[in-house]
Amino acid sequence: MDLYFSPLACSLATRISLYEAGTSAHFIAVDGKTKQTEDGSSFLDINPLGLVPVLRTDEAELLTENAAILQYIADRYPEAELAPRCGFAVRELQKWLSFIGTELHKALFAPLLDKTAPEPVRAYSLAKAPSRLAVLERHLQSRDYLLDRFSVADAYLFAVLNWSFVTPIKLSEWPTVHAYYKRLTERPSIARALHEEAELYKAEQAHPQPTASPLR
Ligand SMILES: N[C@@H](CCC(=O)N[C@@H](CS)C(=O)NCC(=O)O)C(=O)O
Repeated sequence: MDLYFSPLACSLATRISLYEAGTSAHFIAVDGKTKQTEDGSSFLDINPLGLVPVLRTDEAELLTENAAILQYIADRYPEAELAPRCGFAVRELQKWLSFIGTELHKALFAPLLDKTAPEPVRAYSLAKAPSRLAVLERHLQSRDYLLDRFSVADAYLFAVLNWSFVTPIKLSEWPTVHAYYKRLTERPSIARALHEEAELYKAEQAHPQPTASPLR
């Protein structure tokens, strides 16, 4: 299995999920600016949108979109119990993956991470922070994870919340969400994935890319 990723981008969620399942992948770094993979080939031939993550399965199928990839990993390694398998809980997982992907990732964080976004766009997005984070604050007050146990949705939420530190969003203003984030950093799969990608991110920052952020 191949995972096209950029350090600390949303593809981190797939790495975390693979580690949760006790497995790994062939990780292929994508340069956010040149859209080239580490062997110099064009990532746009893999995903014309130039977005990570992309998963190539062992059957050589290409899969894009966080929500689809994360559910694929959960199905591929059912013993890891990274997603509910029946009942309303399946819809709840899909609800959270959708919420994270749209309300948090794209509507809130993507413009804040995009150095080319005009200031009014950033302000428009930032204004969405209180309502979106309040949903999480309320939900997590009575539970440790988004669902009854750790799931791929927590992996995705962690990857997104981790960006708050390079945005004007102060996670500490949502103490329950902040405590959830801090708790997750102690999970072995997350600690490992975060450490590995933070090292790669630091190396990338040593050669800044003025026109594109690898995160959003
Ligand atoms: N809808 C896509 C969004 C993926 C996405 O936005 N990926 C970001 C990294 S977090 C990216 O590759 N950004 C590079 C760019 O915008 O050029 C998904 O859910 O997989």
